[in-house]
Amino acid sequence: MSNIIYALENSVATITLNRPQSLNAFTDEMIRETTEAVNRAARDPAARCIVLTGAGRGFSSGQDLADIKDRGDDFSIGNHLRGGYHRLVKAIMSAEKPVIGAINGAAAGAGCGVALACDFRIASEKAFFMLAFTKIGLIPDSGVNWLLPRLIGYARAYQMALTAERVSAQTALGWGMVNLVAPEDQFAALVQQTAAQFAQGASLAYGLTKRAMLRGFDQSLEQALDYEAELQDVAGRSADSREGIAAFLEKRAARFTGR
Ligand code: T3D
Repeated sequence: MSNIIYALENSVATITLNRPQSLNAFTDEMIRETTEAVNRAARDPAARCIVLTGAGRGFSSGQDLADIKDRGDDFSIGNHLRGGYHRLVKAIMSAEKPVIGAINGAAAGAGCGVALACDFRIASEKAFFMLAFTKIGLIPDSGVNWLLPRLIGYARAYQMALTAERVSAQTALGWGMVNLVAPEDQFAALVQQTAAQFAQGASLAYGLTKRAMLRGFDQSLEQALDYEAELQDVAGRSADSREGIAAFLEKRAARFTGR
């Protein structure tokens, strides 16, 4: 993997986008490597939380624009999206464990889409989000049209697309686009502390909750109630559930194993 760094430590898999010279712009190879890394972490029971972040001063500036300048007239961006970014977004959203987007800097274009696909965003105070697409005559992609209005409502989402202006970490926090914001010098510690907390939690329940909530977007209330009852049967029979109840009754901290 030449465009990303993968590290597994203390049950946390950290994937670092590593093309800092272009603020981690995505080439085809980097999209593929990132997708493979997310799938690897999703499959690995030793990884109970995934952190996705960027090296240098950017999270990701989206599609590498230098990489696309030689595309011919018959090039299909649609097929490029289907074979690349769609797989990455779906890998993140179908990973049944919490994925933290550690937004260290600019998250623009598809980089913003990838950030939005994460479950929990922690932004450095110097980070910003930008739907850069319309600046180059494109529409938002990489799941942005589905994800962003659900997070912040249509009015603000469309505003971001219309203006393509930078939305600061603080504004994003107020809009509900990020969960936490930290000053730059406290950012890494906050990401590490949050990831450790999630990695020691009831991982099976976290995964099933993600599945139920995301599925709920496409379900009626009746279907959602049925589905959560089905998943609660699974969670209710887990070792973590037994341990959680025992720990409560014995007035001690629970020791979850993720099973
Ligand atoms: O085709 C398909 O597959 C469809 C998919 C489309 C998905 C998309 O992502 S479309 C949107 C693509 N992204 C953009 O349009 C954003 C372009 N970048 C920017 O607007 C700015 O770089 C930022 C606002 C993100 C940050 O600005 P700033 O001033 O902090 O940094 P900078 O000086 O512009 O960039 C630093 C370097 O990174 C610079 O290189 P240099 O001059 O130091 O050699 C710049 O050219 C390079 N860079 C930044 N973004 C990209 C990039 N190089 C290639 N591709 C980029 N996207």
